[in-house]
Amino acid sequence: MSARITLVRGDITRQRADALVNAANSSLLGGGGVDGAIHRRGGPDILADCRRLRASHYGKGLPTGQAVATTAGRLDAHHVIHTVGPVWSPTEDRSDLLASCYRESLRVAAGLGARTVAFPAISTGVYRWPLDDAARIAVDAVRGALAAGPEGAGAVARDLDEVRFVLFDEVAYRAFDEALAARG
Ligand code: AR6
Repeated sequence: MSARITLVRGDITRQRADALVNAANSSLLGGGGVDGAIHRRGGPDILADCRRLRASHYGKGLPTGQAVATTAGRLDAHHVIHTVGPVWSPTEDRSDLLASCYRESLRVAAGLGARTVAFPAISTGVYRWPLDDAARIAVDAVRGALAAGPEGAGAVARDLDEVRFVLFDEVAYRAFDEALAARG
């Protein structure tokens, strides 16, 4: 059975899920927006894990489009999955990097045995990606990952129960609602 895709309006740091996805930057050392909120509410254990990642596998930082997990600290989740969205560019098509954030986060989540995963609208804040376009890319990427065949992302489709988009305001909620409706 394929996972449900759900939408809620709210603050991702108030959500309960097996994995909460953070719209991080490649330093993994915190920032504003979702990133700031996750570290503030989740407490110092998340940053400690991030520093360990920087000292080991990710000496140069986490590349755009990739994802990596840490503890969720005091958040109501088992894991935070950090992913780095692309900065919006009017001259270069970076859509596949944005789609990759969703695909890779789901792959990491499935590898950890997560059944519920909550995403913010990656790249639509500080990174300035237009909401309607970001919503279409996000919905298509998640749909694609959930529908993928037996190899690769197939594990995602098997193991997940719910992929939740957590939208901070009404405008973002509407953009995702329309993107979902447009894809039946
Ligand atoms: N819960 C859910 N959504 C939120 C929350 C929240 N608590 N706070 C903001 N949003 P952003 P980006 C929405 O800027 O564009 C950071 O400094 C927000 O309205 O958090 O990927 C990082 O360190 C917007 O729609 O992420 C990076 O440097 C969406 O979440 C950079 O920002 C994403 O906004 C990443 O920029």
